[in-house]
Amino acid sequence: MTATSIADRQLLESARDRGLGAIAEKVLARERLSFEDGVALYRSPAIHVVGALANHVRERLHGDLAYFNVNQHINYTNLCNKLCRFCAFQRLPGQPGAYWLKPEEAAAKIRALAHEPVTEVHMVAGVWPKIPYSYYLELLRAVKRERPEIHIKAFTMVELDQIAKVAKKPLEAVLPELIEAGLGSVPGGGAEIFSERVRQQTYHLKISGDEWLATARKVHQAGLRSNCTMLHGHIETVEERVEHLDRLRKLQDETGGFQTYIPLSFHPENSEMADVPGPTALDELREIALGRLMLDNIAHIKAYWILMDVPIAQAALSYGADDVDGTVVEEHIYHDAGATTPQRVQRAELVQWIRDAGRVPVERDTLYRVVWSADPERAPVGEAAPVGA
Ligand code: V47
Repeated sequence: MTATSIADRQLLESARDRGLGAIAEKVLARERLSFEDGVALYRSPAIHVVGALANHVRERLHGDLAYFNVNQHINYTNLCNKLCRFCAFQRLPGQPGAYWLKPEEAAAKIRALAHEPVTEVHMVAGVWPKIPYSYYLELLRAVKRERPEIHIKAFTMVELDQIAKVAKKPLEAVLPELIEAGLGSVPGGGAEIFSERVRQQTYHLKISGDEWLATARKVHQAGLRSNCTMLHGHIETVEERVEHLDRLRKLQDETGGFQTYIPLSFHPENSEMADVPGPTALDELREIALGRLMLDNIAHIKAYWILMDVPIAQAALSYGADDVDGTVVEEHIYHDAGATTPQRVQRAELVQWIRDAGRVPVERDTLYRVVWSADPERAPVGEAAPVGA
């Protein structure tokens, strides 16, 4: 038993009172939680005890620090042939609102923010087989020409699978060419829920969970870091969520390539699944907590404010999250699905939101090097973000 401090003993007591004593003991002893533990944490009515356990791990790893970055999103096309039932962003050619940006148009969006301290561009889009391989290389080069120091985090595992198909080469051969053109890391999208049952019912044209994980493995083997996600709050079961987290954890044991896990809350509006209510605020907080507790080998948990709403993202900083994403600028995927958050925020506002949540803001770059710090002693500028044991 490792509950040495008064706070640890209190945490253990309240967990025991709510039937979570054995799990709390494991958390305090830094032991890995099992599949059954994950199910019990999802099913427990004691959401705030679950949150307190996750917060314990969050503070052990990151203390009071909370990360953000100054970033920009470019969704380069909404043309997509995957027809996912949860998605409100996709269009077919000729449909109202369909678009596909030329590389120069993407570069113009980068130029428009040249006066702002943007360190990252996050570029993802639909999957459209008529887009030639040369386009993806040109897109990366055009962005880099415009702002050479910017970090390009681009192309989900689903897009990378398509890029390799259109390049008619194995992904192992394509990745070095994308890196040479400017790709710096890979975002976490497109994983949805790995469950084959859910995939058959809602996104059967998309790559399977096995394929998503195999692609992530290749990305990590090519030396790129990536993020990972889980789309929750639609038709998935608790067991399917725990299985998803377990599969991410297993790949991370193997490659160590995931930097950050982001639970994505389903937004039903304007999608074919508009009748599904989507997650509540408490569901979102629990999802953050489960991510922190189950993914013991992934350093960061992100509360993506754009889709959670600012007050919930602020609360999430005490339920396991240590990151809130960034300033964003021009987000389409969630706003097409009814998100009512602003499409961008000023850096100073983001800093204030974090302070108001009782945390210490630290600006990071995509690879978690400290850009600016409200606590330069604990998180010195220019160094890697500190991660506790
Ligand atoms: O892949 C699409 C999801 C993802 C909806 O890596 C939806 O830092 C909810 O992955 N409701 C794209 N979710 C966004 C994404 C992401 C976001 C922020 C940061 C990072 C990162 C990655 O959004 C898609 C899909 O899983 N999605 N439609 C919807 N209606």
